[in-house]
Amino acid sequence: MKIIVVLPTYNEAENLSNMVGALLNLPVANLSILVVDDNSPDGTGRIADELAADTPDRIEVIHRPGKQGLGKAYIHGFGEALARGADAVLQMDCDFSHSPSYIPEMVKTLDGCNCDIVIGSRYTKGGRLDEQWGIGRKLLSWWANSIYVRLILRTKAKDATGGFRLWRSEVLRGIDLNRIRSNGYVFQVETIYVAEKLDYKAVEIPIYFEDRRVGQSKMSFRVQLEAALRVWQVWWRHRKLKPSMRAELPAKEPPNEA
Ligand SMILES: Nc1nc2c(ncn2[C@@H]2O[C@H](COP(=O)(O)OP(=O)(O)O)[C@@H](O)[C@H]2O)c(=O)[nH]1
Ligand SMILES: [Mg+2]
Repeated sequence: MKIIVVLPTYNEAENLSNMVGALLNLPVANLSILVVDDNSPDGTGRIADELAADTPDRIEVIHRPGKQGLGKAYIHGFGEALARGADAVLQMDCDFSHSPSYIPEMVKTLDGCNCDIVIGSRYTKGGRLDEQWGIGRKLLSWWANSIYVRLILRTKAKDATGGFRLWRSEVLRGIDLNRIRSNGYVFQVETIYVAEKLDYKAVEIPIYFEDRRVGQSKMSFRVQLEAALRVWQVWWRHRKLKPSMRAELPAKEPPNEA
């Protein structure tokens, strides 16, 4: 199974080389990395180029002209990963909140399950939020995920807002990335909602979610409020989707005739 990790970065100069090192050392065959950098002012893009020059067969970099948001970066990266023939695409943050140590289990799960998506989940049984977080912050996060989003969208996934997911490529083709309109943090909600409406099956494995150790989060109160309101927009946009509306998969290329 050819796996491509799509790693969006904005000002991750302090994290990127550690993350790339951790990913390359995983006991997972056939895994490569696609960094999608939005011209980070801290020079992350340059570091990514140096890493790619060291290991050109396993790292590639997409440079985008400026900060255009996580959703756009993912859509771009997912499209390129599919074009490179990935069988599965992994999405994760570059700040170690999503520990690479869970990836072998996620891959094994996707390999052996009758499912289409594996979610590294904070809210499934055994999943945990950062121990340093106060009870208020934990409650807010739990409420947003387990109550607010799930009541509006009726998603089966318990962690619908997280960004640690392994997708079978067929799913990304079937949901049709052109259908996904959200750019900010609601991107995560929209993709899993559309996937579930089209009857793709997600399995969740528990993770411990640790706050980023270095660098700055791009999350703020305003961003959270906007995300909360946009959940309604996601519902309105896709409420009528049905499994029969999966995008047609392109026919397999005929073998080259000599
Ligand atoms: N390419 C790109 N990456 C982004 C953008 N915004 C956030 N990221 C990256 O997306 C991941 C998640 O962002 P982060 O700030 O950690 O969000 P948080 O985990 O919700 O605090 C990190 O790897 C960021 O560097 C963006 O506009 N463009
Ligand atoms: Mg983060």
